Amino acid sequence: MDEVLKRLKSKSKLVRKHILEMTTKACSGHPGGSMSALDIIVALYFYKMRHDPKNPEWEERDSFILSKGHASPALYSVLAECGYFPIEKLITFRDIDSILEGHPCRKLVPGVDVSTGSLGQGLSIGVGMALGARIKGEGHRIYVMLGDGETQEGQVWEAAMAASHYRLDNICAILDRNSLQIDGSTEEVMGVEPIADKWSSFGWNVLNIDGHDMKEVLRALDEAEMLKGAPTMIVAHTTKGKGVSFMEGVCEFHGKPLTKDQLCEALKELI
Ligand SMILES: Cc1ncc(C[n+]2csc(CCOP(=O)(O)OP(=O)(O)O)c2C)c(N)n1
Repeated sequence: MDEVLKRLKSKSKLVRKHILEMTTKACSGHPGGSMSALDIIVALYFYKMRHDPKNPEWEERDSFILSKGHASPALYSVLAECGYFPIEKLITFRDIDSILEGHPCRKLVPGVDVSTGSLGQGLSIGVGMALGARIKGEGHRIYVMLGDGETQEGQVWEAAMAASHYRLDNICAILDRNSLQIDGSTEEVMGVEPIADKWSSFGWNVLNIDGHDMKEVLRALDEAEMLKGAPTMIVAHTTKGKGVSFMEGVCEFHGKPLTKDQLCEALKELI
């Protein structure tokens, strides 16, 4: 297990660098929420999910939906590191003719199962996919990552209700609980607490973890797979901008990349 953890942690560090380089080169994008989400995305693709980068449309694959689609730099970096497309493509992020648009597009990017970006919709799509898999007797699992600000969207709660009504234990949602949204703290803009109780009251199993502690992340993903009869929500307590001291918890880096000088400073911290 120590070897696995070591490998995942070093992958996370690499992905953090990709995120910062690609957003700075593009002069746009969302580094903060990509950095909070990425340890979990790394754990999903390099530890938990059944998938095959050589065959992105493999019918038995597990699926991941990045409902907070603006964190695309994290997803693209992980997909590239898995081998879905060349790592050199990352630097074309947000170029006019690039496959790597600001928000993930299923038609363009190998490995992206669902196009996202309009917040609030990913869990509903995941519920449909999970229900479809159950009806067809397929064993694959659906993972959906939501932002905490995103849960202010009413559609999220319709999906939450449906998932527990149908006892969809083949779906696991992960809440990137970084406590910040586009222009302030979630609790100032539109309080979401008590968030774990809300999901429990909607009939979900709820696991609370530190979303940057790889050991806890892996344990929660394993536990979620064992829990039967209801969907599982992993509330992952995270930090926006995690990994770079001057970005951590700073709202400004939600949708603003680092300058070239800041990038140099940041990369020194990620050696
Ligand atoms: C329906 C919709 N409304 C508004 C936006 C613009 N928007 C992009 S990111 C964001 C904030 C999301 O906050 P949160 O879900 O907490 O994301 P995180 O802080 O984890 O990046 C908003 C409002 C959007 N993408 N979709």
